[in-house]
Amino acid sequence: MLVDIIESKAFKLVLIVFLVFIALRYLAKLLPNFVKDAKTTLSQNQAGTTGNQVTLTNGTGQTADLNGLAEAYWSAMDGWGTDEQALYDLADKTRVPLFRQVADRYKSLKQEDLLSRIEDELMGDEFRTFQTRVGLL
Ligand SMILES: [Ca+2]
Repeated sequence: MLVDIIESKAFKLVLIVFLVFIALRYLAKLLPNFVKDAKTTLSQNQAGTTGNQVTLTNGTGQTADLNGLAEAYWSAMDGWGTDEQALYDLADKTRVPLFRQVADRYKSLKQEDLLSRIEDELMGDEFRTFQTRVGLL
């Protein structure tokens, strides 16, 4: 009886439809990140470099490498997944107001908003931790 049901065409059809449905749901979750990563890879090749070194406003006379920091943010988020620890380390290195300059440079290099991208890449708690460490909260 059970064997008859399992071997029936209708059952196999339902099973296939179910598996296709699961596969499509999985793909739909992955697709936005994949498209975004492809877009940033493309825009990286069009990047220009001007006025790279900026002097920090903390009175120490130290300089920061805006392109290097923007690229470091990009590397921490590029491709599958996210390097959360790298983002936290960068937050400590690029506290406001430097973060705003890095975000401006990131936008001109990658044609996307840095903070929005970070928000997309991190979970809610992680994003709040990032914002706190960078000095936005
Ligand atoms: Ca990613």
